[in-house]
Amino acid sequence: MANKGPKVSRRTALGMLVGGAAAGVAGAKIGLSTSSGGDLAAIAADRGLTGDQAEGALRTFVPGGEFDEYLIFASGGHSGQMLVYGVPSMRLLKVIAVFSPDAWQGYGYGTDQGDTVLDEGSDPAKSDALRWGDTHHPAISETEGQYDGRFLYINDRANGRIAMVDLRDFKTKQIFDVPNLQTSHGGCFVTPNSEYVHISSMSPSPVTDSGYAPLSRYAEDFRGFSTWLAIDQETGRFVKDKSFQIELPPYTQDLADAGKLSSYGLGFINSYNTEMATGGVMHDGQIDPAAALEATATKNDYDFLHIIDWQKAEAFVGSGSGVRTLNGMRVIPLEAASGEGILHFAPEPRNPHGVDVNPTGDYICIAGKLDPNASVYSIDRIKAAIDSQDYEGTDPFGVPILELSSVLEAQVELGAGPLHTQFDDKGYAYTSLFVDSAIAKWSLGPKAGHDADAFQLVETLPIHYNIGHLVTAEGDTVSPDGRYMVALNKWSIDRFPPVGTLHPQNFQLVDLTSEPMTLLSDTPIGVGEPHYVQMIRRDKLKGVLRLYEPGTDPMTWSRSPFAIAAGEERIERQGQDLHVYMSAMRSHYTPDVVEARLGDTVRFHITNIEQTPDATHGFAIPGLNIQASIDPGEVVNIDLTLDRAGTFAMYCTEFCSALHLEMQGWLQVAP
Ligand code: K7E
Ligand code: CUA
Ligand code: CA
Repeated sequence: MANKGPKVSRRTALGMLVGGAAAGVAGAKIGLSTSSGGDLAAIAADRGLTGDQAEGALRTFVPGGEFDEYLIFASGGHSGQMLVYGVPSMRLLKVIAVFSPDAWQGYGYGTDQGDTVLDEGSDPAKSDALRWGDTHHPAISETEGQYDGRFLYINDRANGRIAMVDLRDFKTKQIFDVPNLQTSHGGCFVTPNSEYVHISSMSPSPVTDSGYAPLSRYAEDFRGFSTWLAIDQETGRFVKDKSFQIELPPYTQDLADAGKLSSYGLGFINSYNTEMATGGVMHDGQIDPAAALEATATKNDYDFLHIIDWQKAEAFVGSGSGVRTLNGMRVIPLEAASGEGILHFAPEPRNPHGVDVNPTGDYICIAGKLDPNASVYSIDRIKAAIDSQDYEGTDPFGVPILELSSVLEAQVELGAGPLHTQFDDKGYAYTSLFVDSAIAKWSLGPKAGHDADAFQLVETLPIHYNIGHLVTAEGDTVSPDGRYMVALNKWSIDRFPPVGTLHPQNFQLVDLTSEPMTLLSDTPIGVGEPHYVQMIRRDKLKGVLRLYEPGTDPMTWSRSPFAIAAGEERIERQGQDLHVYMSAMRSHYTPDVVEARLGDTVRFHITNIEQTPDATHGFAIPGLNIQASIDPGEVVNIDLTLDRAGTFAMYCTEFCSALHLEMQGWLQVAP
């Protein structure tokens, strides 16, 4: 594919240092010597690095004690967790436990916090104890369209849930099982002032009383839902009573994005199965490949972009009339949504994937999997078409369909398998090409500062391999930084040494300040599978991060009723309940021996009375499957009903001091 834009290579003194790509390292003469007398050019030559490779290493290295400029929060896919990396170093800083237990963080092994969060998010009607999720799309809370770094939301694509991570301490504080969604994909995104977090269904749900409906009644009995979850601005928690859903046809809603600035107040959701295919390749023992969902769901030339006016929806639920309640959630029925101008459709090339709104809010960019084009819809055209009721008809459910030619601004041919789009500060868009294993850089239109060169492919960068999402610095805010882009690649094939049959996935860091774009580094991911990512300036978190005051319950950020200070340790028996008010500090627990009887419930209230940052203690009772992590100032509670006699060793799992191994104790359970 021809590259059209400027192709001036920016090879700096840094690249020259080691020879530059064209010259090769052998030609290098300018040196930068090291304290050991080494010469950087000679070192690069010795290691067989090209100038580009050496430049990539120098541009991304961040010395210990110095910090990365950006953080990325990456979904961990079906590991259920979230990954935090520094950019440009691409060093893994933390794996935040979200939907799956994590022993290091004491999440899901008997403590009040982790177990409460995991259990709250686990509907017993669905499963005994859900302990996994498939994280896809993280979203950082926003103020006026800018990341404010307070809270982070992420959906569980598998189980129709959403989690809130508190960025004051990087801990998951809530998992919400969204009513009426069995699986979810369209979200999360936050509206520009974090008024709502959006999450919509993927596979539609039967809306019958029993939860069962024959697939032959798919159109009648199955529905999708667009969910708008209200946020408590203090705690970041979801407020169910202020939230609502909009009933949608069973079209398999896919990705979604929030309008901003000129499109503020709107939300956009793709769909790919307006054919309402349900699969079913086997009939009477015969296999009919033509009945496969992938075949039937790609029959129509167009599916529907859903355009949702969430402010109108909010006013409608506020008025109260015509709103249904379904499984505890307020729902705007489909007829009302289409009749009240809350929901419109616009045709979009078949089976699209990503929908992404550019920073000015003017362009809604849809990438189409089966279509080599990015399709750009303009918000001015959409608003005008809605105002003049410029409809080409309605769908079978009565939803008005806007005239395609009236709302489509441009189509830009990018390459094979376009999926997701990100943006920079110069009016360019970057779209991942899954089939081509490449990223296409292209220009937006006049509203993004491109006139004569509007909607043109600028260049493509090969990626290794099969890219899914990509992210640019603050790339889905109203003011992206450009600078860096990370490609999230599904395959790595030959980029790393084989580590068994399941290969690492690959993050590739790209420099956006150069023309053409240059690849800086590869980073294998030890857990998978990553989908979307948020990249935020690290300094935005400085004012957000907090340490715990002595005796803090992190769930409330206030003093725990069970907090103690040094000297207040005690054991109190109340019938069968044995309350153990314990302190942890280097290198002992007080008390360190607890004598209980079979049938008692021991209630540990452990306060880490340290005030030194990073002086975390663990608390494990291996024989009883207990593991806590207690940060300085934190109080952790553990309730343990003793149904087995024994003398159980307790120990500190965090290597906290020279006498860490001595930080142990005993729980005696007398028969
Ligand atoms: Cu393309 Cu879930 Cu965002 Cu993965 S989805 S790639
Ligand atoms: Cu406390 Cu080891
Ligand atoms: Ca389709």
